[in-house]
Amino acid sequence: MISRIDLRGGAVTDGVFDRDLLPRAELDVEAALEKVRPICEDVHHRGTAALIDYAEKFDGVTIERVRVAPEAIERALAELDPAVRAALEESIRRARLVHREQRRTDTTVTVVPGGTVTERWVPVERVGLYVPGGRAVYPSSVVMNVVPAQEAGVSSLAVASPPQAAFDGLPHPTILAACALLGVDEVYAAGGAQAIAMFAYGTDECRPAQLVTGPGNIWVAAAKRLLKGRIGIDAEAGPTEIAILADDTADPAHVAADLISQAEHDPLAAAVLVTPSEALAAAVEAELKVQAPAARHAEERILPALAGRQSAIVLVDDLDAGLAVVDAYAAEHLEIQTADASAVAARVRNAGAVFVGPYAPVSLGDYCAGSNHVLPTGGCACHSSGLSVQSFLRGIHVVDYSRDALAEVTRHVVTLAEAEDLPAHGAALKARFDWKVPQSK
Ligand code: HSO
Ligand code: ZN
Repeated sequence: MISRIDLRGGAVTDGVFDRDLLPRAELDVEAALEKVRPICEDVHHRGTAALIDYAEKFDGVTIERVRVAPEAIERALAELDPAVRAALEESIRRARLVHREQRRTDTTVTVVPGGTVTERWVPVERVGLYVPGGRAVYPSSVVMNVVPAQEAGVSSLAVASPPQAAFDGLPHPTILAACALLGVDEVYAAGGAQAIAMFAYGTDECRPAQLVTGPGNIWVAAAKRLLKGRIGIDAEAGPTEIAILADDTADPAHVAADLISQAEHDPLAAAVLVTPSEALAAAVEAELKVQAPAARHAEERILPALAGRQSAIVLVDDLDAGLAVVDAYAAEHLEIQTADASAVAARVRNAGAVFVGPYAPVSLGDYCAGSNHVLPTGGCACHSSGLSVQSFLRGIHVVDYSRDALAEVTRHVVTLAEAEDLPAHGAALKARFDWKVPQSK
């Protein structure tokens, strides 16, 4: 089932990020672009009428309006299983604790007497959040997107999720209930590329948003790529990844369970164990053989994910080489299950999130650690972070100089402007001080 990759005997170069060291699943978003372009154009021009047509065509439902009525959202909350409600509330509570601390305060630097630069953090005014509704119905992702946006101070937040034939053309009721718990009352029954276009261009029902976040399938990723620039986006989420760096102190049953937990998402999900221990590698293989076929989603997702070229057990010479491998791979999720796990974790440079020791499995982070589960995939952890309050803020530099402070630096600005052959730049300063401005010929 899961393959082995042997990187022993000096195959690992320390400290160098090598995106191609381990294989990854590939999604051809470029190819999807041409398919989503006409859909986005159609939503741009026909608005709600186009969205209603696509609900019929792609979701097999007839709807009269795209905006979900408030009563439907309230009803979903009233009918929510009390245990699910309590769990979501705990998830929200913990996420708020963590994200509240991420808020930034404005900073003012006095560069020279009378000359200051302030960095003012301003939330994006309106955000559209996409929530998938096909294979994945993840109310937890509603929490992970909405909480940081709210803690950042975003004043207008709308959610879109595909209309479901099983629920009278409404989005999945658990999604609606999660929105209600979070105080989001603006929800649209729209899915795929058309939902992203709705947020980008707006319709008679939905005001355009400046930023669109949230996971989605390849059509959603393609629409985000197409409309990026007109709207801001978080990231194009790829298939999920778990890497585990472990030694003989790790429990093979737990390591196998954690690999399976993320393989459960998608046949393209990556589950990678990196270890210097032959004994652990063999024991985890044995555990996978027992645990994986017995799991509920074995056939459609877990077994293909483990057997895929993107998943592997990687043998390395020692933990230092293991660290170099996981750094080069830059996994979305990285578990450290070694002796002195905190010290090893402190040396990690590239990962979306790090889970330390035997009692911090990725599933904890998916739901209730307080951390965010929207994380960079596909090696993007070497340059990007997961979703946070920061994702919803812009830092505006406010420049405030007095006459004296400007006078003092004018000769440097004029010199640099001349060096770049942009004399009008320098003239804009000189004009303020009665310096000789060249006359027109
Ligand atoms: N592991 C997924 C998030 C998720 N897991 C949602 C369960 N529900 C990507 O980080
Ligand atoms: Zn997960």
